[in-house]
Amino acid sequence: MAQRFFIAIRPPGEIRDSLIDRMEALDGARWQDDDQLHLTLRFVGEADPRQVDDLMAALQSVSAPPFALAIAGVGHFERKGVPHTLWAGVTQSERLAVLRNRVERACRRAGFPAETRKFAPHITIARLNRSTAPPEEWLARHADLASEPWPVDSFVLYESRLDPGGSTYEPVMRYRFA
Ligand code: 2AM
Repeated sequence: MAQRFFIAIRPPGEIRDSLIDRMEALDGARWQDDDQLHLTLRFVGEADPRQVDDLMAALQSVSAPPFALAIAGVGHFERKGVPHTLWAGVTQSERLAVLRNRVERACRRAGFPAETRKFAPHITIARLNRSTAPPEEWLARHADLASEPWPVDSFVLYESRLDPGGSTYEPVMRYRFA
């Protein structure tokens, strides 16, 4: 079976700890493990080994200026009016957009179809079951979430495995782009 991949920025330990600090008893929330915390630059989806080789070669040549990112606020995604994800946001960054565009171009060079969805940078911190308790109260209480900026000069190719207990994200390769 083909494996699934994505490309992401991995925040450092102290940033991940500050997100983990906001994980509290909330009906219907499945909080992400430390290993699962990342900001996706590009979801790649299924790829066979030859495609992964091409992708890795293309990612090797991505270069972009380094930048700083900081956590800024929280939010949620919903489908048909039902919330399914809680996330932490990051500060607006033109350089993040530049990096994302270069990663996108690398994916296309490797033969993957263009990403048509708008880039919405976020770090998922919880998946929500069809919860009886809407997350408004949690969102309001953590609206002030913020961190010191951290320097970003690398991204990671991850393999995503769907296990019965949820998704496992395995780092395959780290790329320094700056
Ligand atoms: P999410 O956290 O908002 O769900 C691995 O699944 C990573 O790729 C997650 O960060 C996920 O975003 C992201 N992703 C983007 N598009 C996806 C898709 N179509 N299917 C699964 N994950 C996707």
